Amino acid sequence: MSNITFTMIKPDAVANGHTGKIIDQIIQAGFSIEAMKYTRLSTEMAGAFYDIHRERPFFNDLVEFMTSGTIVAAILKKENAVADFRTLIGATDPAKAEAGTIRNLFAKSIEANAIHGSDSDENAAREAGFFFSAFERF
Ligand code: 3AN
Repeated sequence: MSNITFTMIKPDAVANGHTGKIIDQIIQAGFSIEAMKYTRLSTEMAGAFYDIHRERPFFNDLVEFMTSGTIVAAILKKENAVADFRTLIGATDPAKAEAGTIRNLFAKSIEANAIHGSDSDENAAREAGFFFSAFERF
């Protein structure tokens, strides 16, 4: 089992001023930050990141949304990071996310759902490498 996961605070949450509260909630839950950056995805980068969803009906809207504003990308470290972080952020659809989860508190819709969390150790490693070089990880 790996001990890292990858997250993005999405454009909706950054634009709505929730970045600080979300980072605080992540740290309070026991994650430490291995890398973090404030950045914006190009259409090409967003398409590559979400390549797995390329055939889904929501792909173009997802890319458009994810490129609509700045994001905060981070690698987080904790034992059982992937599963524990998915619990912390809640279900993809905020209407179904448990009370107190990040999506329950800050997300508006299934698309503008505040935050991303890797769904497997393999994807966590791929996504972390997509955003950060070895020199940016501490
Ligand atoms: P999660 O982010 O919870 O792992 P995925 O990997 O199924 O969810 O979907 C990736 C992203 O695609 C979601 N975070 C959400 O922004 C978007 N998405 C997923 N399902 C839908 C949908 N039915 N309609 C619109 N956007 C969706």
